[in-house]
Amino acid sequence: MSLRTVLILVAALVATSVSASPSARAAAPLSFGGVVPAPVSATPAAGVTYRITSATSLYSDVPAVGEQLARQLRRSTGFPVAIVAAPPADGISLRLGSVSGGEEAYRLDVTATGITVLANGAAGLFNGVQTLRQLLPYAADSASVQPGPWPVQGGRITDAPRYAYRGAMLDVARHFFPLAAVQRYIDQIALYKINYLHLHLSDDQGWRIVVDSWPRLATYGGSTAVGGDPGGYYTKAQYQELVAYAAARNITVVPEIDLPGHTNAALASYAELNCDGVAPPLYTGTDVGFSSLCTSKELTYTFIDQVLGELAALTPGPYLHLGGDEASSTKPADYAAFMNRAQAIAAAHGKTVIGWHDIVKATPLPSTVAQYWGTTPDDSAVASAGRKVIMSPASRAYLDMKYNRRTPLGQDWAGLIEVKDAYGWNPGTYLTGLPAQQVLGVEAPLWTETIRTSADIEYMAFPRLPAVAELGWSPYAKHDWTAFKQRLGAQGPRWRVQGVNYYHSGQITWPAGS
Ligand code: TNX
Repeated sequence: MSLRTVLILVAALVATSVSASPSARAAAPLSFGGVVPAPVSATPAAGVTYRITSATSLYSDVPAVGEQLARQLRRSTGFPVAIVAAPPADGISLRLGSVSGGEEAYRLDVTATGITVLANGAAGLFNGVQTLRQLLPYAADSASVQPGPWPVQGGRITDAPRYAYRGAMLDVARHFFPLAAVQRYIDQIALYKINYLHLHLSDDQGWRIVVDSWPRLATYGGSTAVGGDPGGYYTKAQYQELVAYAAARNITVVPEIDLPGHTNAALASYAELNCDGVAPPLYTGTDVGFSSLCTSKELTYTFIDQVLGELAALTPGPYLHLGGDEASSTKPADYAAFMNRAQAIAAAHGKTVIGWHDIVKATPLPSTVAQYWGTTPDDSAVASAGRKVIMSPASRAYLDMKYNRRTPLGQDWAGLIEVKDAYGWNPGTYLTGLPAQQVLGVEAPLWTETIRTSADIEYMAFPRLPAVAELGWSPYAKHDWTAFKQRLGAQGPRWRVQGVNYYHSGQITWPAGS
């Protein structure tokens, strides 16, 4: 082989490895098709590209949303991305104006000279920015300066959600997750336009929020977790910090105090809450259905009035979740009477009740929302209750179910849930006999009996959470597994640069760099 041939071969090898490197692939704009959840309509403009450069500046009618975007772009591009006082001739403009589709709707236009997001309010602008992030090379989501370039495919996206409620639940009771871990999860789910974070704040294994009138709930009831792992609780200031952090990302916190079962941590903290006046020991196992508040004691209602009152005062969002599931140690008649009083107490504190769907065995208030967690599409009591329903069928939407038999974390009582199963259902028609207009939305709950770290959360939530997010956001006419697989795969490199410990499902073709 001549020296010349060797040189040509080396050059060819270098060229191949360069074209496969993340920065080289990032040079081609990502197509409009890459966005999760799929937008209502996306029309690329052939041959049109906008490039973020050192000359790009940013204007926003809602300063906080503009600053968030500018901060991220500065971190990854290293450009100044100056905030300017009027829409720039070359740059990004986040504008308020009339678009159809409500508070969360937006329109995104990318031309050769700039990017404009138009929305009716801050929520829509935030959503438009999440879409823009996915149109940018994934390195734009990096925490450190990357080489670029930063092209964005030209065209127009118009978008609005299918459902008003698109939730994720984190069980911070079975295992406690410090503020930083919850904030990390908020950042990750906000990219997929999740707009509610349901926090399961109390259970048999731990009570996670300070209640001033019952201080031992947190200090004693919060001291344990499953398997003897460290406990913990949020101070009121921390909880409020979390609520504000979420709100800045268009996410409303829904706090849950699970009643009247799942209450061992409370019963252990205060002997007087028990019918026999004897406090049980703290509990670190994973059984369910063994504990109940004493429904015949008046003190029980003083207790929930004070607990719910303090929590309502800390919670700007409209909902209080009262649990109500698996109360198998409470007699059916006692359960119904108790849940009816608990609903009235929550309503007196100005909140709308959400309950696990078991609440239809009581008399749900007209405003009460039932969260369906069954494993089959058949539950006539829920379907005919005439109430709004959040769809979280355990066999589809439960993020704590294993993907397959080899998944090291999670449970399998509701089945094994691969990505295709998590995606392959329609929240509007799933529950037999439920009128479509009663579906308020979807939620993907993550129970944490086996989940202990952020890496564990991420492994179970990604990539299934984005699948449920798309079911909640995108029109069902866009539902298409083959196209979704591609769009989901395109998230892999983004998760990698963000350090998200996602599950590399064999059902997805992950691009190089994932
Ligand atoms: C059932 S689903 C529960 C939770 C468990 C979960 C584990 C529901 C409303 N209750 O208490 O953590 O299964 O998958």
